[in-house]
Amino acid sequence: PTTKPYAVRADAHPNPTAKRLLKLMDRKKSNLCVSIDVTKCEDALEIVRRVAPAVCMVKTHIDIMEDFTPAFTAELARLADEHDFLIFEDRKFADIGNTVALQYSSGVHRIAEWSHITNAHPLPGPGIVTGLGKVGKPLDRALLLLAEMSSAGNLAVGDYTRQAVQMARDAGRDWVVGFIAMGRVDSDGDDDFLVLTPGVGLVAKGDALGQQYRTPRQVVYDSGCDVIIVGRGIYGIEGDAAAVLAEAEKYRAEGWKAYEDRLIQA
Ligand code: UP6
Repeated sequence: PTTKPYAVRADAHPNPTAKRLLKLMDRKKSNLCVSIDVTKCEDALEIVRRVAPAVCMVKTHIDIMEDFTPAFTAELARLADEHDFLIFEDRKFADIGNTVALQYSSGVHRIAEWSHITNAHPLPGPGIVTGLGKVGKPLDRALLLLAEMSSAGNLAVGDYTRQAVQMARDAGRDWVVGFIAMGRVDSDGDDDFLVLTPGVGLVAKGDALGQQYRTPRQVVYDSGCDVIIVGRGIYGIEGDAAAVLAEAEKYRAEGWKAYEDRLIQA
């Protein structure tokens, strides 16, 4: 996958959401996902409006919103259509199949209704993938498995990571389209999974709580990942709307250059 253009990979992908993502990445020249980790709906929407032209995806943590109403996700969905990006709810499901199916479809947030992509920890075993699939597959949604994490001391390493990749292969790419990982965890096969990578920053090296940052170039060029996920490095900067968009644009340009260089080098 690292040697093929996103557009070529789009044509061959069996999952409609992954196909759409790869196509729009090519169209917008963006492999940037902005993570919106603020707790007020209006603040979140304001960030989305600022960065929309530069992103292929917006990532939410819907359970941190203090004033959530369904109007928030409706507006997010409208912005996604208007500005051509996908919505990724970073829910990190981690329970038995029956429970996650309810958490995905129901509750206050009804994640499956508005989130194109979500993710799960492989920890509970393949039932989590099947349970979420009962809800998400009929809606043409896509699932990512957390094969690795960016935080210091995390346990998703070695055999755990290998088994996460195997679980995705067993489930099929029509539902599990890829991974949250720090590098090309699927490199022992020629199946084309998406690798989305958090822990990306141009300035900070980490935070006080174990987060570890690498640059877009290290992530996309050196490690062969497909999408960079940036939160505080973009929405956390000082300045007005234009400054936030300029920062997002900086990450977009770096991520895209690293991708183009990766193709040339191959
Ligand atoms: N995230 C990580 N590391 C992981 C998985 N997920 O940082 O291994 C998520 C966090 C946060 C975002 O939950 O929403 O990615 C990173 O934000 P930051 O760029 O502000 O550190």
